[in-house]
Amino acid sequence: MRLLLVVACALIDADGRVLIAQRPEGKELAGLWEFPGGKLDANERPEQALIRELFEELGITVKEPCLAPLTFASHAYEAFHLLMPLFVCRRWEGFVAAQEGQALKWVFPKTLRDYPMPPADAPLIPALIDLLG
Ligand code: 9L3
Ligand code: MG
Repeated sequence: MRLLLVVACALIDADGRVLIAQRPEGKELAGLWEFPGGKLDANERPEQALIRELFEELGITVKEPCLAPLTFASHAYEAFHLLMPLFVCRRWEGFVAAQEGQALKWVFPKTLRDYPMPPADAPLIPALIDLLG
């Protein structure tokens, strides 16, 4: 099965809430809430891809040392096996603002279960609860 590498980020604010974004209509998994991120372009390292995606999707600038790896998601869909490192980030420049019309929410990790997530993202919740309470 084809392996698809995607990177995602839990942005963490000063109160210990994390950012989730709703996948827009017309995209696969539309309506589900995910940790922002996306696919690696050719020749990108995961951190570079994530810095690019966070700028494209949220308009923020992240410096590479501010990205810390937390865990991996792994989920086999029909068409591909998705492997997705999750980074956490507490420092960035600029203001988080949806650049692609997507809804955004800051939520405490314990309430993440109230938001329907893609099958790759939901298993990441316990690691965030362990980290942030
Ligand atoms: N995906 C799942 N959870 C996430 C992200 C960022 C992406 N947190 C899945 C959805 C798609 C694939 O990865 O099946 C590629 O994502 P995109 O490029 O459509 O955002
Ligand atoms: Mg994306």
